[in-house]
Amino acid sequence: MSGKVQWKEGEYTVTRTCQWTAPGCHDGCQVLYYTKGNKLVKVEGDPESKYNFGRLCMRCLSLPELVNEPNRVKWPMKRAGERGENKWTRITWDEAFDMIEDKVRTIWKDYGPESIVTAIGTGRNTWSIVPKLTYDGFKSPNFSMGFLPGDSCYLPRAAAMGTMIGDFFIIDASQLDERRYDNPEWKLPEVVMIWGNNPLISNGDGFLGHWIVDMMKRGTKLIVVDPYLTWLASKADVWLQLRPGSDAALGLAMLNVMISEGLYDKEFVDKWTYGFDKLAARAAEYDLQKVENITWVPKEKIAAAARLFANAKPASIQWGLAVDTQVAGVSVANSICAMVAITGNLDVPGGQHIIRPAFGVSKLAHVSSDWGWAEMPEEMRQKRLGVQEYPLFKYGLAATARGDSVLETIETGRPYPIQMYWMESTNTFACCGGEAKRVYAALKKVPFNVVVDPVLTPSAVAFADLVLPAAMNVERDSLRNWWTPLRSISKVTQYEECKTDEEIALALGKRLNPEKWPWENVEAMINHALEPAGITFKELESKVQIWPEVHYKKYEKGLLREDGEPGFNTDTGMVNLYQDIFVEWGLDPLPYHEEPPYGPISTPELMKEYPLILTTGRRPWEFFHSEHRQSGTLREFHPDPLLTINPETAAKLGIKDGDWVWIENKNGRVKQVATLDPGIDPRVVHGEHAWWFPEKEAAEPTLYGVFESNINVLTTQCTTGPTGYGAPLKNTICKVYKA
Ligand SMILES: Nc1nc2c(c(=O)[nH]1)N[C@H]1C(S)=C(S)[C@@H](COP(=O)(O)OP(=O)(O)OC[C@H]3O[C@@H](n4cnc5c(=O)[nH]c(N)nc54)[C@H](O)[C@@H]3O)O[C@H]1N2
Ligand SMILES: Nc1nc2c(c(=O)[nH]1)N[C@H]1C(S)=C(S)[C@@H](COP(=O)(O)OP(=O)(O)OC[C@H]3O[C@@H](n4cnc5c(=O)[nH]c(N)nc54)[C@H](O)[C@@H]3O)O[C@H]1N2
Ligand SMILES: [Mo]
Repeated sequence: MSGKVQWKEGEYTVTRTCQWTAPGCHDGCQVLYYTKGNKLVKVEGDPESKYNFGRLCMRCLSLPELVNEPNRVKWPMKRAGERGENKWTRITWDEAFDMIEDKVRTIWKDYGPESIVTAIGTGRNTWSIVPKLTYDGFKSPNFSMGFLPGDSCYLPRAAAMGTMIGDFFIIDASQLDERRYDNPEWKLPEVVMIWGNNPLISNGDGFLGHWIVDMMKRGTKLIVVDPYLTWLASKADVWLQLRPGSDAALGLAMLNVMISEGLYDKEFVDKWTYGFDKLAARAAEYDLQKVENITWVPKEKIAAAARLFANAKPASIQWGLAVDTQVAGVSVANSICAMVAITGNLDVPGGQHIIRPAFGVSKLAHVSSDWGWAEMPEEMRQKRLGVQEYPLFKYGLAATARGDSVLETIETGRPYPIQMYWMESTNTFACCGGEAKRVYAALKKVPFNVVVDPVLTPSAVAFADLVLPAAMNVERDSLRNWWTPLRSISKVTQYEECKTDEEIALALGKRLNPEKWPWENVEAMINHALEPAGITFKELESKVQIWPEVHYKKYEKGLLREDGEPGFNTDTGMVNLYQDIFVEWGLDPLPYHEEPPYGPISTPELMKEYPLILTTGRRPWEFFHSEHRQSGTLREFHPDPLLTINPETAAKLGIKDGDWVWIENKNGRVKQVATLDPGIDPRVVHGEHAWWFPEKEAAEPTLYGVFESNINVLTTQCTTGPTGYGAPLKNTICKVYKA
């Protein structure tokens, strides 16, 4: 059905559109929804899409199960019993909105708008509309990424790119242009370095992992930096199996090789970078033997990887979450940015593309947290939690209130008490927050909590006073644009009384601050968001995806700076290899290695009791964070939480494949099923994150078993790097024994 957007196939209506969230995902693949009346019955990848080429992951293929799940929240519910009792009264939307409006106005009067905090999790459409609701609805500056320790998901990388390059970059896998691999201007990267990322499963940050395989088939070589032998690591020319959390040392050693052997692009460095000599002096401190000792990676391999990368033209880096989840996260990101820059791979075809959302459309469509922020009074902006102590939080490309600071504020009431906590797409202590029991105790203290979610989560049961039923993607009209092409999302069904995040925000905004919400309905709001593209929602829906023109080497053409001059969008106009502004803030202006707070070098004494390094949260095929646990098919593939352990270590501990084991450290213990795997270092184990059991009792104390296998019982909050970003989510310590 080439070119058509909707048609009949027997008893089915087929709609060509885009899947985003809920359930969650970082992408936005083009799909064909098969509906029968008001019911989604089948989903297929659209073979005509130049984005996903008809491919689809198992979560999308099993979408009808989750969408039609009978235990979804169907209508607004007010708490009836005590918090945690799971007793609810059905109310109308008007009653729910009345209750919220009444609370918000009372808090404004008695405490000030800053006492309201909103929280979302990752990459869902809420990243645009919830900030707007926070700033222009609740009038609070406190929009946050939940309790994610060190805001350790993409935000450390975004902050590093912000002050160093002034823009986001992504790997150019030909996805910028509709002609894809046939675009004559595009070049195949000779080498792709995959750093702390497993893109085939995670498809993170708007990047589809399969594009790597497409490029491998065309001849691209791989370097993989990962403590675990992923499928891609097994195909790599060089696999650097490092100790979790030692990435900054590795990055600096690679820079050392590139610089000392003269393997960098001298012309680019001279013309477009600031502080190269200082970076060179810092890198020289990271001698390969010293770094082998820190990282466990043989020095010959470090040198081989550095040479392979620096000699390739073009080359690019596909980085991931493990960059962020360390106290030195910003430094790791800085050293990776430096590698890309000095090898001359910035904004060249097949290199690291400097990117903004297609056609400049970020509202509703994109992971941007600034809708409404610029117009907020400066005095109120200064009250955002964390920004006084951690000034980099003002400069990040996706700035938020700092999650750890929010937690401390709830606990202490300083600098002001938190009166209301609004959770719209985060399952706080089941997944997003570290130190789960601490987050749980803190939220119990907040006087008024609201959860907006399609399902009744442990967070909703434990501390919600009000639960609002959120629509899923098939029930939503909206947009997608992370990063290109610009895509439409079309509603095909309605589930009970669910409303979309956009509808909820618009209704509340109109009540609380109508002048900032002038749109009659969501379609009018979407049309406003689409203004920069000069297209209406209806027009976009008829095309599904549109691609903008691509420009390379934008820094030479004056396409990055507001003043229209050549250069980068930074204070110096150059790539800041050395950061003056960090000196102003009392921070190290150059990348450096900082040890994880727990480990063989920081806490050798503690390692006697907890001798294994614990890394966590490697993405599984079946689940998106704490979602999908209720899906029959996906749970059949993956019924239990898994602890990956080397067979040698398991044998010493008397553990067999399939045994339930305890994972324990000084924060507590949880149970998972051992899976023996030689792909992990004998000194390291990996525990899955985000486990809860929808089939178990909801009410306390069980709370869907949320404390039984939740790896974040063992992680920590409020231990971050000096920038405030980056926390050791993937590099703590533990012991393991048979349960
Ligand atoms: N130990 C450890 N912990 C980790 C990680 C790790 O690697 N290790 N990873 C961390 C990372 S990177 C992140 S980003 C966080 C993620 O943490 P979160 O993003 O908070 O993820 P979830 O816990 O799945 O909570 C999301 C909730 O939103 C609901 N939802 C989904 N889509 C929508 C929607 O469109 N609208 C609304 N209103 N609700 C929706 C889902 O039903 C679910 O209940 O977890 C972090 N936690
Ligand atoms: N199916 C699925 N997809 C998802 C998600 C999901 O929950 N499920 N979550 C989404 C979210 S929010 C995010 S942030 C992305 C994250 O997706 P990715 O960036 O791919 O992150 P992870 O899968 O957590 O880890 C990637 C790799 O880092 C390795 N690793 C662990 N510790 C270290 C370390 O210290 N250094 C290095 N160099 N590597 C390390 C792990 O072994 C793993 O292979 O995925 C997104 N996509
Ligand atoms: Mo994330």
